[in-house]
Amino acid sequence: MTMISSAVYRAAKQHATVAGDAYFEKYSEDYYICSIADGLGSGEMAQQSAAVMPIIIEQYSDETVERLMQRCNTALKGRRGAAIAIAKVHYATQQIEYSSIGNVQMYMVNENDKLIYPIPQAGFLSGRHQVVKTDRISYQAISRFFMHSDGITIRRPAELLKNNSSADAIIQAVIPTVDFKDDATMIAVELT
Ligand SMILES: [Mn+2]
Repeated sequence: MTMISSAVYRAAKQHATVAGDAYFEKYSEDYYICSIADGLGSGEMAQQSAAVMPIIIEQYSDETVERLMQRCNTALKGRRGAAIAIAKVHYATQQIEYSSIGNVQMYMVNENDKLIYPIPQAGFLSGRHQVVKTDRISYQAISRFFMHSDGITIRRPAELLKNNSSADAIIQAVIPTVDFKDDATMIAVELT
């Protein structure tokens, strides 16, 4: 039985009235799902693109990550577009289904302290034909992962995840490095 604990932080860039990032997380009986979207451009245009993601995932969270990415892509037609990453933790199989298109990064350490960092697909979602790649990452009883938009820079992801023993501690360790030059969103997740 997997226990999940998560922590989220978001900040709008300096002087911005609306944030161009959006995040989503949902705890279900069989899975946990979380996502970050970074809308292209700035202000309301960016916000309107990013805001598509939470609406889609809330409604269709039972579907595969690939399908959710395709749904977001379709819903972004006619908008500026967004970078989106989705992680879905399946308790029964102890696997994380993960996909990222654009500049949202993810890091994970497993019980052997091995760092895993799926490389995002280049580009962004804006309604054009898109091949969606999905990674399946196995996790063990004690694993941590971390996702962030490009308003955050992590210099030593392995140390960050190894040295901080809770989701909240990971977030607290990163907050002092946020420079507010861009919208900044991060989600830390601990699986025990
Ligand atoms: Mn950004």
